[in-house]
Amino acid sequence: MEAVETASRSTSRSLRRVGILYDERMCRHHTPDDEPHPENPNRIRAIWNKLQSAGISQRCEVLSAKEAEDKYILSVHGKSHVDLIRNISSQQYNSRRNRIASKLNSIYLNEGSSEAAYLAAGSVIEVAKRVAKGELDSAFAIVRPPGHHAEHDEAMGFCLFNNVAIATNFLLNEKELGINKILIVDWDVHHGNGTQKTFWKDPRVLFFSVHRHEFGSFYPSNDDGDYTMIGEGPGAGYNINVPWENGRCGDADYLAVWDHILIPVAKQFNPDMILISAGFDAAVGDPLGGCCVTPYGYAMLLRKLMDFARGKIVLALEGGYNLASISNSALACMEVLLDEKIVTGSTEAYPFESTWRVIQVVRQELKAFWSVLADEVPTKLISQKAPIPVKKILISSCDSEAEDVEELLQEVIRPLSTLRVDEDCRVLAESASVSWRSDLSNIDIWYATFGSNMWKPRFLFYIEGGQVDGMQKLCSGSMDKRPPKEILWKIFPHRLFFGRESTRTWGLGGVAFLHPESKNEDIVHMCLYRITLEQFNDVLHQENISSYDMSSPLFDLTSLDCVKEKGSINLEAVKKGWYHNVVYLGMERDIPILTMTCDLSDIENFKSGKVPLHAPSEDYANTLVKGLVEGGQLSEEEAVSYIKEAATKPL
Ligand code: X5A
Ligand code: ZN
Repeated sequence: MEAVETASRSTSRSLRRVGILYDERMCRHHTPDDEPHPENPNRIRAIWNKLQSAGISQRCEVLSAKEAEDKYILSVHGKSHVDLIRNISSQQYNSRRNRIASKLNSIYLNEGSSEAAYLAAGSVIEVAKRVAKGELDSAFAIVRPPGHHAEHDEAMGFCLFNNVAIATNFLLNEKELGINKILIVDWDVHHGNGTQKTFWKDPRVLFFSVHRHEFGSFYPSNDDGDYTMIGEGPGAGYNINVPWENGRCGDADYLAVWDHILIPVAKQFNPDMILISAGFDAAVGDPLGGCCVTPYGYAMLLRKLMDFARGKIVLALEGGYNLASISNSALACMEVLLDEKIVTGSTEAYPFESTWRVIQVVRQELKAFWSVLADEVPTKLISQKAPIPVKKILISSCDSEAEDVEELLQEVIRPLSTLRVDEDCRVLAESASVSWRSDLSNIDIWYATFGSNMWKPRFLFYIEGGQVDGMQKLCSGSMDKRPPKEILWKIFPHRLFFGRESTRTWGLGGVAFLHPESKNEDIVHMCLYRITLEQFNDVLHQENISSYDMSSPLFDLTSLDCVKEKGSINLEAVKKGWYHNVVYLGMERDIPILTMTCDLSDIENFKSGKVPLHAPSEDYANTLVKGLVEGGQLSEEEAVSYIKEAATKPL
């Protein structure tokens, strides 16, 4: 039978039956006025077009989308959430839709959202069912909106329904499919918080997520994605998180995690089927992810999973926001599913030191549940961490001996974990980064501070790096760790105020902002640090908790000219940060004075209440008081009332 059927298939078809699902109706979910947004319809169009022009879809079984039935969605989501998503696109919601979306975290909604959400969930069910039945060997569902952030009662992070979780429950509940154990691999650059919660206590589902975490500061910005989150009750040990400590992770880092965590555990778990939350936002070139997995890397990751569950694998698209990157990555994955190209070999790069550290803590945390993780990772392997691109560096410090350069890098540059040898993306980024740094390291500026940075020990963490006592944050520091050359206090006619509800660093309570416009009756005390323009860039980066890769400066010499001319400049690359506006406050001994704060549109939002004004927490206020007192500016009493006034006077 089997042979006859294979022979009768057209010769251009693959010997492997691979399903591919695309449906234009999922493009009808977009921002209300079609404003630009990374999660837009062109994402799935781009992938589909690429697979067609590469002749891939022609070798697959093309399926069209089907809406999910409520009863399946209800296995993951609450009734009120399902009711909301079912009805949100109907006319009766026209006047409320935008308001509802704005109350959710990173969600937009329009007339096409309902249908797209039902189609995305239904499509993953559809392909999963066919793979489970053996009608297909494997499949890729090119769906949107994505799903892995969606929780029981909450749409978030561009996700409405949790497509992969819904399909997983479908498979487990349809007993005659014989699927009793499912491995979910979530390689989207963000943590799959919704999926994790769905199967938290469920030992039938092994949920594995590798994601940027950065100690809880990367989206979704909490501790759910920590390696300590291993599941509970009967599900203990069946939830595995691999949280990156930094961006820029690439093929070598992912492959190390596969080889030393995922693959051994998958062997021991022996799944009946594998579902991949296949976001491609860890791909090189992604504007949100800041990682550099290549199409070849994705192919390797997928190839290694094909040895399990008799190759029964379903990929469901999650994130991924660079159209070229996601198309090329998806194409590489399809070639693996079709099994027509052999992918072997290894990358030349080594994993980060932090990658080995994370691998070790994850293995430690889970070894009680998975005996294959019990052995120590050989030190010989661990010592293979990203070597330094000596040749590139020699260009900028030509008379040094190679060893000196190496030493210099270990001490000064390595802590930022940015230097790696690799193909295209990394080396290029780094050599560029080396040259802007040396250019800006000769230019001094005064960095004028008005918040917690007025307390010198706190500010020094932005230069030296490390963890401030009582602060929930690890600072990466600046590459150039020289202390400020001079410290000076000055008064400026600007308004100090406190806003926003809470911060990771300080917990509940507002933080300091400076009104970017001056006004004669206002007074602010500022502590000025004379640092280099290079250091100022590293401070800007840290103050805005940005994922910007620093291969070029945030604020360069042109920006400096521009800010002197215009008074302030908004930094596009960190526009989501709270201190993205650089304000020029004049000159002091021929050196420009710069500060960073919110911009005028933020001031409007503070005034209207859209963003709350908020008194500072005690800890935070105390830090400011300490700064003012130790800096010799005010007595403690004066400092306390200065802060109090700034915190209570209306804007
Ligand atoms: C599916 C996905 C990302 C949400 C980021 C929100 N979501 N800032 O990649
Ligand atoms: Zn993502």
